[in-house]
Amino acid sequence: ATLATDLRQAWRENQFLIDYQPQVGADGRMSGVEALLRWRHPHRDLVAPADFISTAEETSLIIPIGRWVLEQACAQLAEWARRPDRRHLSIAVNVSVRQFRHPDFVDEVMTAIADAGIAPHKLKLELTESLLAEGIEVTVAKMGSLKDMGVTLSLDDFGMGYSSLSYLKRLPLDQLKIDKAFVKDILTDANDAAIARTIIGLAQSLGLSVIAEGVETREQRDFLAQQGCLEYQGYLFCKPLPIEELEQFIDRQA
Ligand code: G
Ligand code: G
Ligand code: MN
Ligand code: NA
Repeated sequence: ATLATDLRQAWRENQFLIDYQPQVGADGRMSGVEALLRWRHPHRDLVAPADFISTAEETSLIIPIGRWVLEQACAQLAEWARRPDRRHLSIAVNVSVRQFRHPDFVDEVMTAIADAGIAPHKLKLELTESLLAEGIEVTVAKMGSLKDMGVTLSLDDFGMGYSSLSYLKRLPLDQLKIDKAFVKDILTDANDAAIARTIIGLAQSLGLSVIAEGVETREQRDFLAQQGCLEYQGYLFCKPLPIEELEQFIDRQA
């Protein structure tokens, strides 16, 4: 069977899961999590999103799958909202270009938030720079609608794409996310260090928060902190976990 056929079956048979990876502030406290889609194929190891997201986009399956991830995230936020030790947590959801471009996307986000009855700012949407490749006016307008709703907007994989800086200042963003490609060798590669420093400076001058992903060592974290990046995600703190294990992680932190 082709990957597309397998994916359709996987969707019908509920083979998708969500792992959650903590995002941590300068004080080491969790501020939220990123929802990361997983495909539990019955006869294969866990299939990585990198190996199926593009097919999900091509087949449009990303539309129902993406909606499901949004609904799951909002339901989880509603559950956490009832618990004093968890109600500060946010959930970041990755949004693919195809999904964002769908005419119903803004309505779906609004419905998911309303149905779950959550505070909109607890939902963080991770958008990518590829949205800027075409249709900038529509992109700015849609982001504006999401922003007006109160949703938090983060630009994922920042630095990997072709963001024009003149577009960047027009986007109603809350956060830039430094791609793990720049964090990996930040201590040894002067260019990566310079890029990370530039992104942090850019975020500061645009009044945005900044988070680094792929933080694996204390030294990377300390370097980023020195440069003014005060939020982190990576194996140093916690790998992506199934919800039950994440709940245990949160309990151990408390
Ligand atoms: O966990 P990692 O291998 O887990 O994820 C790889 C990439 O897959 C992430 O950088 C992210 O861009 C993408 N991804 C993960 N979950 C989702 C999802 O729910 N929707 C979309 N569109 N992309 C996702
Ligand atoms: O959406 P996005 O690319 O930002 O998702 C983050 C990806 O990074 C996921 O695939 C996740 O599994 C992965 N990841 C999370 N923490 C680390 C880390 O510390 N090191 C590396 N190499 N990858 C990480
Ligand atoms: Mn992401
Ligand atoms: Na990323």
